[in-house]
Amino acid sequence: MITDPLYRQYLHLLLQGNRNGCARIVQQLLDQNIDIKALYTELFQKSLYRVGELWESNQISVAREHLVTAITEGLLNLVYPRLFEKERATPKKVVISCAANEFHQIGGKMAADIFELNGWDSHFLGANTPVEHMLEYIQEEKPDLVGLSVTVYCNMPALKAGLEAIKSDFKDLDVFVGGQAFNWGGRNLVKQSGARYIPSLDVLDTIITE
Ligand code: B12
Repeated sequence: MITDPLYRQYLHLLLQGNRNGCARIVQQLLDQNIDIKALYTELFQKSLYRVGELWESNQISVAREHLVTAITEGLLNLVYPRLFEKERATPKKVVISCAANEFHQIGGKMAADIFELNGWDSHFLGANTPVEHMLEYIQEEKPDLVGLSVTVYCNMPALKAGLEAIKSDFKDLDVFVGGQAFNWGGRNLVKQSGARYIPSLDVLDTIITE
């Protein structure tokens, strides 16, 4: 669990662009064997949501928001040793990608990491993957599951196109979707396509450990 004073200290350092200070806090938490889901949601996600509010209300510049994002993406790499510490026999494979035109990639990366922590081999394709290339990749890698991320609600049609294309080419493939766009709607669309909406990393963790 991350205390409020620690969160505030981290957010302050983050907004100042103090990578070193942020990295020290994250490393300390990792040394204390913090639960990765707590680190991701209570520190990284919480601070990024706050930065979104500050940016939206013109209290910080676009440049500072970009800085914060770049620092956070770097800090995610500190978690790598935890992700890959266990040997795997024959892991299940998951391909995770953002929908086409979706540039918010941190949430999808976190989801990929949760699979990895559960012994899966995760292939994270990042932002804005065109549908035809995603299909090609699925054909090549033959994953057990595909995860799609969508943050901006206006990318819902792109998600729909992606889901339909996956279901048409890979009828029996399990598909999970997640992301903030669903705060504004779209869950029915997911249901109709045969995919499953996953509201949080905790739910994801529970489902894949079942
Ligand atoms: C950083 C950022 C950017 C960066 C992203 C860079 C990057 N490398 O990712 C850049 C600069 C590209 C950007 C661009 C834009 N952004 Co922006 N951005 C943000 C910001 C500040 C943080 C995003 C983030 O990383 N959040 C933290 C992650 C961890 O949270 P998350 O995505 O919700 O993920 C969690 C869950 O949803 C879930 N999850 C997510 N995906 C998946 C997938 C699966 C399979 C599963 C199981 C779970 C899961 O698990 C995650 C962990 O809990 C947000 C603020 C916010 N509220 O998030 C605004 C925000 C999302 N952006 C916003 C906007 C408006 C834009 C732009 C339209 C701005 C513009 N005018 O150009 C563009 C759109 C670009 C596009 N086409 O995608 C708005 C969206 C509002 C809305 N109603 O849709 C927000 C909310 C800011 C705001 N308050 O207004 N942005």
